Amino acid sequence: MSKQFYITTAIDYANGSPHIGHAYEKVLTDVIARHRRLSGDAVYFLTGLDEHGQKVQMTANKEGIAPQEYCDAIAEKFQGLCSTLNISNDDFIRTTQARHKDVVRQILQDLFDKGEIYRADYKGFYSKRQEQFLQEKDKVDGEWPEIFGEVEEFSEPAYFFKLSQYQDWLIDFLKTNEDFVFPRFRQKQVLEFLKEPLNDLCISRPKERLEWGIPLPFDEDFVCYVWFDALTNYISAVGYGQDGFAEKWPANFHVIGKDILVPPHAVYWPIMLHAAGIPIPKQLLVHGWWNISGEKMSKTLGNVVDPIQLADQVGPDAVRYFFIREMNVGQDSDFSADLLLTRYKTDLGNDLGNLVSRQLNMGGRYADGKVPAATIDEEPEQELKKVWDENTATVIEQYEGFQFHRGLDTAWVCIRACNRYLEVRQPWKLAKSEDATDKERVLTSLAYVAESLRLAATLLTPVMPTISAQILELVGADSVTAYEGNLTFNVGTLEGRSLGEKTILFPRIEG
Ligand code: ME8
Repeated sequence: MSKQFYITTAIDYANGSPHIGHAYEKVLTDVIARHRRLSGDAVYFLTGLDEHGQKVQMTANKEGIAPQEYCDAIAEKFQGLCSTLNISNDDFIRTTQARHKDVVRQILQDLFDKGEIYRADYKGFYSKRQEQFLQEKDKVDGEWPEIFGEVEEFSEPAYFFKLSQYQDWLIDFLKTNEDFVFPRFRQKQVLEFLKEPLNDLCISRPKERLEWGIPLPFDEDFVCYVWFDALTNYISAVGYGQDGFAEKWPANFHVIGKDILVPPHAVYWPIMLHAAGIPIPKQLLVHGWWNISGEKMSKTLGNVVDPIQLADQVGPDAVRYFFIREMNVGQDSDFSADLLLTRYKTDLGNDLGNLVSRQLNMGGRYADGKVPAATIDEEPEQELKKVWDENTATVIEQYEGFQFHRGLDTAWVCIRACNRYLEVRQPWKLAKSEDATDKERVLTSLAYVAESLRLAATLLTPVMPTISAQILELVGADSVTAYEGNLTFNVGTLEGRSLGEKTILFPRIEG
């Protein structure tokens, strides 16, 4: 079997409910996955949940339940988010699953056997007041900041992964693979980080402090550091060490947020893989963050936005559209409920929804509910066709370059041109004329709008899969499984097909 196009999201921490940052990352990855499927790739799409660690253990303790029980409830929420937002993931990995734990232990044992992991004393600092472990770098001007209160130095046995010896290899790798991190300015940040010498990575936590983790196979008194555990999900989910692994690995894309590029994904992960003799993923796609009305989203500020609530309000496809339309992949963006409602009303309701209703209305009234033949080819028709001819390939190119926001903008140039075409033609007025050519113009305009909607829905399929499928059905088009053969404006494509009943795709929202 040939290599599949393997794409992943980060696995979300199980220490809270999903927020719009999680939702955005899944939608972005889903848009890429759907776009690649339509382009002909055999896509394999993974998402999942990161369930181990101190915070999860503490939250479960606070709630008086076992960590596993707590994680099961959170997993249900995240899986529910995927289904609400129509995420087409093929698998959902949970780091407490046996298939994952086995691979983490196998990799740890391999690295230990190869001498890549060694035991030594870990020297650290602890703030009793903050109940927090500290490092030298937390000092300000050589002193511990006041908030930490009394800081104790301590030393305890631990296991270290020999990260530092791979620093030159990694720099070299990044220099010869200039496109490893998208966007490029993020790759520069990685190289900047690598100007400072790397320390070896402490990959163990003593069990007396942290129980909720994967025990080290060579010393059961310790559990594995969460990042080492979490990163391994990308290979454990696709059967590392089993037949078929090479059909998926190396991954084509790890989609992640900017906060987890350096050091976990751009430093620890390539080095872990290289040291274990496993190929490096092809690319990291790093998105920016959603802020809320200019502020960082946080539980403390109480401004966390629930994506399920948004989907209940405007529908999942409108949430997907908003995320993709508003975020320039790689940059940060600002979320506001007003902006979401404005896009819903203008782009979706006025531009796209109205076009569909007009078509269905007029189709029923003037054409017996069928897409008529186009018999007129005058300036308005030529202009509309030209807009599609000039822009369809551009949308795809923009999608290819992860410029999805621009791709949607371009698609809307076409959708608005189609509305303008109707304003110029005014079929509702022409229909009252006795002139036979005017009747032909009415029917022709219906054929042009049907073909325009077919193209629009095809282009919007990765972003709004449900609405697009609905539009295709309403204009009598077949469902779309590939771009190929479906992206050329050809006014006769739908001739004779039945139009659907009048439908409001984006109902008015009060408030
Ligand atoms: O980092 N806007 O989990 P996580 C956009 N478990 N994206 C955001 C965001 C925001 N406001 N807030 C978070 C973890 N994200 C680890 C990952 S992967 C092997 C382990 C993104 O739940 C964040 O950048 O804190 C990350 O990519 C993802 O949500 C999960 O974050």
